[in-house]
Amino acid sequence: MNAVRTVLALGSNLGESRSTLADAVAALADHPGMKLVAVSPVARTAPVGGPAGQPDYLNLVAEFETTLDAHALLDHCHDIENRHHRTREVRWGPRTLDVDIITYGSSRINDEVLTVPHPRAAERAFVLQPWAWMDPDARLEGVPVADLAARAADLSGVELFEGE
Ligand code: A4P
Ligand code: MG
Repeated sequence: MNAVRTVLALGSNLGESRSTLADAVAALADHPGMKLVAVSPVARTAPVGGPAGQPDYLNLVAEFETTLDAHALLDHCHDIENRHHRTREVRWGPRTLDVDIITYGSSRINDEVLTVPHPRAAERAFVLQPWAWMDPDARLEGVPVADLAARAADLSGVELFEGE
């Protein structure tokens, strides 16, 4: 099978988020069907949706070449989430690790378990801004990601995370 470029978005707002994200990128890449191409800088982001008062997130995006099909890639993402003791209690609630598939080549998928491109990515600066930092020429469905980021309602809550 030919390798496909895929962009994944990672977020965490519980526990040691910075090391969780670094570990998760390494674990995603540690698979015979996955090759890491690029990782964005980390963003500190104000929570979008979910319960009031949840902590800020750290978010990043990473690009891979993969020989996994899209559903096998989703399973791999869930495996990595589960290793970080992800539980699903509240929609958009706080989480140790969320791994979403943003794009899978130019595929459009819409079934019971997977929607690609991710249906909310085009309006979320917590995904778009790190993606534009990583790849200033990136496009989502033909539209420059940097332009989408500039228009996103949550842009003011996104800043470069320099560590603390
Ligand atoms: N699923 C369908 N399509 C996809 C896809 N492209 N990638 C299904 C990943 N999963 C996909 O996801 C629920 C189900 O979506 C999965 O079982 C999978 O089959 P989930 O991870 O259990 O739940 P979730 O992440 O809480 O829901 P959802 O709707 O994916 O949430 P979002 O839209 O990803 O939002 N604010 C900041 N600042 N930073 C964040 O990272 N994240 C969210 C989650 C909300 N607010 C945030 C952040
Ligand atoms: Mg998710």
